[in-house]
Amino acid sequence: MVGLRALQHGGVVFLLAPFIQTSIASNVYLDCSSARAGDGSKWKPFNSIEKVNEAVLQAGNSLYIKSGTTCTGTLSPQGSGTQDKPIILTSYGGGALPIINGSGAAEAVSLTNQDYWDISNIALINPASEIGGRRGIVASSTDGTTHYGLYIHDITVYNVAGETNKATQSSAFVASGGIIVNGTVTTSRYDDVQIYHNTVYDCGGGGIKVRVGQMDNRATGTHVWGNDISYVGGDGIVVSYGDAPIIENNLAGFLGHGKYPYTGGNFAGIWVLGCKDAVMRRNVVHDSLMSDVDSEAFDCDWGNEGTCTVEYNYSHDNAGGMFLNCDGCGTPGGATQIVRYNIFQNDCRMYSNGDDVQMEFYNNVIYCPDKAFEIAVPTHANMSNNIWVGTAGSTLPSNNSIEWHANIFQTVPMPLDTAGVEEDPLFIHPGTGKDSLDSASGYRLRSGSPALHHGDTIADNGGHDFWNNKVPSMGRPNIGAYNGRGL
Ligand SMILES: *[C@@H]1O[C@H](CO)[C@@H](O)[C@H](O)[C@H]1NC(C)=O
Ligand SMILES: *[C@@H]1O[C@H](CO)[C@@H](O)[C@H](O)[C@H]1NC(C)=O
Ligand SMILES: *[C@@H]1O[C@H](CO)[C@@H](O)[C@H](O)[C@H]1NC(C)=O
Ligand SMILES: *[C@@H]1O[C@H](CO)[C@@H](O)[C@H](O)[C@H]1NC(C)=O
Ligand SMILES: CC(=O)N[C@H]1CO[C@H](CO)[C@@H](O)[C@@H]1O
Repeated sequence: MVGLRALQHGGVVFLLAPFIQTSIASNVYLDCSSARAGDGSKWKPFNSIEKVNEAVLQAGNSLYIKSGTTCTGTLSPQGSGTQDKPIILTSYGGGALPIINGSGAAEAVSLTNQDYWDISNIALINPASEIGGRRGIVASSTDGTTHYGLYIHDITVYNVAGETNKATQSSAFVASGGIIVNGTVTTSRYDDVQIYHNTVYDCGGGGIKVRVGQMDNRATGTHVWGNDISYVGGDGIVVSYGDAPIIENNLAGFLGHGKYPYTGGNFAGIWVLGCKDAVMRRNVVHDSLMSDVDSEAFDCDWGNEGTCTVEYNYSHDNAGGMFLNCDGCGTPGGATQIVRYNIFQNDCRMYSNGDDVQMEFYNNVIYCPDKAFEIAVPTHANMSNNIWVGTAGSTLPSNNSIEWHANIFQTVPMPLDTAGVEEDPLFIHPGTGKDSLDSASGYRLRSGSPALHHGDTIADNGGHDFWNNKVPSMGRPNIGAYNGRGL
């Protein structure tokens, strides 16, 4: 902190002024409803964001914002924590989350080249009379080094007037959304980024966009989980340039809709770009609006290397369908795309751009009883142990290089030269999925199902199914996403 500093000592308060930067721990309090300017102490909190922005917090300090109050402006607190002693930004006093109103600035909260911040229990809004490149919170790494430790959790971000047109305002769109991490500048990186249990809605441009490094400088420890994203005018979650990032247990619904709806270009539900060994699992994506050509639930975009895995997810009613291979949409990375144990209800489309990848598409359920399939896969695709429920008039791709093994087809004709069966798979309650993972339980199998023990054995099969039943590496598994006994 700068300026006057109150040092409490055995109940007696000494005032030391002026005071140079020291390592004495000092928490900072902000109550924007207070009439007095204060000194940042609990008893005399600061009453403006400007005052807080002048303070340099130290490792182990906390920055507390009074519950139930609203502050206007951009909070750009200074200082870095350490792994053992992060700086904590949270609320105090109990009650409604305090609101930081960016009031049309670029963002409501920003951190630049800072380490180990733990941010929770605040609400961010950023309304404006006109949309533009705008976000709730941005954390950037720009100084060419690696920064560490960004934990953003249990915050609510809404009403952010971000850019909604990626076709005409691409860079502003990319920089718009609820929660943004920006490790864009050459050799700058952000390791150990964890974004979880946040609620994000009504944000132009999208929900959570995490860019942690570059293609030749991928960041480690990116983990995005348990977030609830809805009604954002673009991408649900995007992670770029991570080494083994994990995106799991998120809910992303009504994408493209909301207070700042999509107006042009493309977006998708949950996707990764330029990553190595990315995993997207146990997410739900639903009810996306159609964009120019995308709006799929999941996307392995360009520049991914190693494997790009989409597993144990459930999606329904996305206008662009279930999956996008976009390896050819930029610098190809050639990752093997593994899509397994997912349930896709009324998500009847796959789009493919880029043939440098191998696709392993197995043990999925694709349920489309009233909508035609529109399936394009990479040239080298292995489609095994899936259940396809379709319409009589629709077709599935057949090509010498696409392998079809042990799929079940209901109503939709099986592709030419395919080893599979046309039969009713006997799901227990198909078509009853709502907006949660739990609600997909109708895609388990009845006893007598032709899917039971009729799948092909798959090497490195992940070890368990959608419901956590074991899938042994030997013997014939079930077809579809359920490997338990018939019910
Ligand atoms: C946020 O700021 C905008 C613009 O200054 C204002 O119109 C709006 O009422 C504020 N909202 C809240 C909740 O303070
Ligand atoms: C990310 O950083 C780049 C380079 O500094 C900048 O051009 C861009 O606007 C930043 N985006 C955001 C969302 O801050
Ligand atoms: C098979 O794949 C090749 C290479 O992608 C493509 O040119 C051709 O049109 C495909 N044929 C069919 C029948 O889909
Ligand atoms: C495709 O998957 C089947 C298992 O269903 C396996 O036998 C086959 O070897 C795979 N093909 C390739 C090219 O990996
Ligand atoms: C693999 C996995 O974690 N699957 C989960 C999918 O969702 C169901 C329903 O919520 C869970 O029971 C599974 O554990």
